[in-house]
Amino acid sequence: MQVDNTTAVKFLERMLKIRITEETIAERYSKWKMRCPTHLSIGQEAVATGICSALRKDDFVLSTHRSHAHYLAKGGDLNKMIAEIYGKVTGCSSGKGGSMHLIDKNVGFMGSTSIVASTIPVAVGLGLSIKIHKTDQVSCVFFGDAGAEEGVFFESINFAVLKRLPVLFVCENNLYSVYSPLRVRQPEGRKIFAMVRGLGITSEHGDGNNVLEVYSKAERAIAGIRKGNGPYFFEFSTYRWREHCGPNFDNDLGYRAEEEFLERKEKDPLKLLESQLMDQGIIRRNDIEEMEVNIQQEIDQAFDFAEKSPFPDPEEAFIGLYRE
Ligand SMILES: Cc1ncc(C[n+]2csc(CCOP(=O)(O)OP(=O)(O)O)c2C)c(N)n1
Ligand SMILES: [Mg+2]
Repeated sequence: MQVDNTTAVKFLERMLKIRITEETIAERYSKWKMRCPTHLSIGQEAVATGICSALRKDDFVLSTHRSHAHYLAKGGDLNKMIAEIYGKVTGCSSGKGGSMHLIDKNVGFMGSTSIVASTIPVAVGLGLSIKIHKTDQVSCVFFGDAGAEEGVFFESINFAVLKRLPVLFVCENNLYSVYSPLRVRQPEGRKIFAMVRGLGITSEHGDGNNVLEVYSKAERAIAGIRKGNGPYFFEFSTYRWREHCGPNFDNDLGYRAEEEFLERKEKDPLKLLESQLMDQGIIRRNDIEEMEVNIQQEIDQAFDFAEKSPFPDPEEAFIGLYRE
């Protein structure tokens, strides 16, 4: 085990919280209380957990349309996240953003947006601000494999390399952009992490299902960034289990094979960590079940909080989001 037992158990707890939260969202989505489009990251919890556990609270994180895991892993408030998905005034974006537009400066979560790759330059801008203010913070941005196909992706990495900015780029390669597999979008055999080395950034690939691996790689990279070594790039292999947008499974659409889905689902990051911990006698099945019950209670309370919260005043529609 690359981390102490308590830390490893904490990782399990975080991943379970993300998984059960999203499963509860999926279960209740059809009740029409959550009206915003919702992209679930069930199956991708290990990358968010491993990276954010290696970051400090005052480090910055930016994310995409698929942002729940990143928000929760960075220490975001569950009540505020569910309330935001409900469009309530108590949400982290005051009910004006919904699932794809989470922001919570209290925990360094600087925003997520639905425009593919659009938060990458924002992370680089924050990296520049860190350099100007001479602190040892890190600016980290999560994006998908399709983010690496946007022009601004290359411009941003170039600038971060040129100015040696403290930016951590994290590409979660789940093989798909909506219904388009990588093979129809990028030349055969291309490795994103290898491609970006041409821009002069240090980069590495890792198993996005193995939270212990993600964490230990992240810890090393982040220590280097803090020392002033400049930006760092990760590509982690992962897989989204549910449909691109929404609570259902969509393998019946035919854009990916059921066999591929089942094979990838076998590599469940949660099951992997559970068996790593149980094999070493660090935790028992009963303890995990107890943990799940407690987490579900916390989630139920967050849904209650969201249900009971008011909607924002229509007068406030375009103001207030960024007010201190
Ligand atoms: C600039 C831009 N182009 C297209 C879209 C439509 N779109 C929304 S999500 C998405 C797929 C993104 O795939 P990826 O970045 O790999 O993230 P994933 O959904 O797999 O997590 C696309 C093309 C968009 N939102 N923004
Ligand atoms: Mg993708």
